[in-house]
Amino acid sequence: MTSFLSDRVLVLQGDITRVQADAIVNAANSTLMGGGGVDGAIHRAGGPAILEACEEIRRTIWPEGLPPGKAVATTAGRLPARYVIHTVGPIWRGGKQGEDELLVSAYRESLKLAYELGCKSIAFPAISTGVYGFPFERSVPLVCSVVREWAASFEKIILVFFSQRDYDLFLSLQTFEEA
Ligand code: AR6
Repeated sequence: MTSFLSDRVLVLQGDITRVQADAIVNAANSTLMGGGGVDGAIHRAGGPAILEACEEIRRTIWPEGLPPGKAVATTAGRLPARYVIHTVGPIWRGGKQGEDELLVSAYRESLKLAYELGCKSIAFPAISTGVYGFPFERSVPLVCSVVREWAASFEKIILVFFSQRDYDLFLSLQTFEEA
């Protein structure tokens, strides 16, 4: 574990479903009906209450699905959190289709929603860098800049990397501290 910005930002390697935070962010897809990767892990660990809440959101707020770059909150079910914030990152299409802006928006909308819900801590996985194919190295400065924007509004913003490789890469490329 490594910390930045006066300990307001924690970077760690591990499973986000084991992290205690007021809000856990899910890298979902537009259907909100679950999937693989971190989405599958969150639904499995949190239990069926999360899917029930997602179905309700589809019926009421987003009948055609949650667009990329937006975020919604549900119960966290059995997870050690108050909320799961579901956001949809961009699918990588070569980098000129607004992918950077959508990735930043997914983080920013999640932070904004958590803040509005009174959360003091929030944990993120590496949105879009798995199945959706966003190059991990390119995501790092984007994530650092949006996290820096919001750092003063939270006690802890936790960035959770599932693989040791991503954790090491993030630390070597982060822009919280200038080299
Ligand atoms: N804790 C933390 N990070 C994890 C965990 C975990 N338990 N499991 C995987 N990761 P991905 P995406 C990392 O593919 O690229 C789903 O099917 C993983 O190693 O989960 O946004 C959705 O339903 C990677 O670094 O999300 C969508 O269809 C990161 O989480 C689609 O995948 C994100 O990988 C979304 O794709």
